Amino acid sequence: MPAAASVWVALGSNLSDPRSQVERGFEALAALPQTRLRARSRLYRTRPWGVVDQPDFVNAAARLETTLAPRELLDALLAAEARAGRVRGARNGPRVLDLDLLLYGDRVVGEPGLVLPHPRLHERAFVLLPLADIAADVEVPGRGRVAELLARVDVSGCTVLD
Ligand code: PH2
Ligand code: MG
Ligand code: MG
Repeated sequence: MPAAASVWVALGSNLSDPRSQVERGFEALAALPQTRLRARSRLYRTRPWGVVDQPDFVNAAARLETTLAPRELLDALLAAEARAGRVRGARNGPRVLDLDLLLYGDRVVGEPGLVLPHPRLHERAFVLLPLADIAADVEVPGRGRVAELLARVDVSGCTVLD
């Protein structure tokens, strides 16, 4: 059995009671095979990025330890999205649950459908803000520490949910 890897996942939802979708997303992560949910960020309400004419999102981040390989984990995340009722629509459009693989240890991967680190994580406040709750000192390969990346983005559209 290989050593468990530390992995960070972004959660997002802006349909069908986004807050409970994200809570159920954490439960789905905790239930993945060969995987433990080790940390969860706070929940944030965030202004939509990309397609602006859609409801606000709830975003969060999680740290997992897993012995699933990156591709196995990605497939498990996509299956969990589908179980949550996600129907794939427009790029950057509204979604019931989005589970994005951000970092898999310090692995750098560029394969169809699987790019690590996540190619846009360093420019998105709605990813960096929750990620900094649980990974401020983590180095994003090729980009810098999470806290440094967060200092460079505009967080004005994001607020903590209590
Ligand atoms: N996800 C997108 C597109 N735009 N905007 C916010 N605020 N939060 C998201 O999670 C998000 C988005 C595509 O995955
Ligand atoms: Mg996604
Ligand atoms: Mg996404």
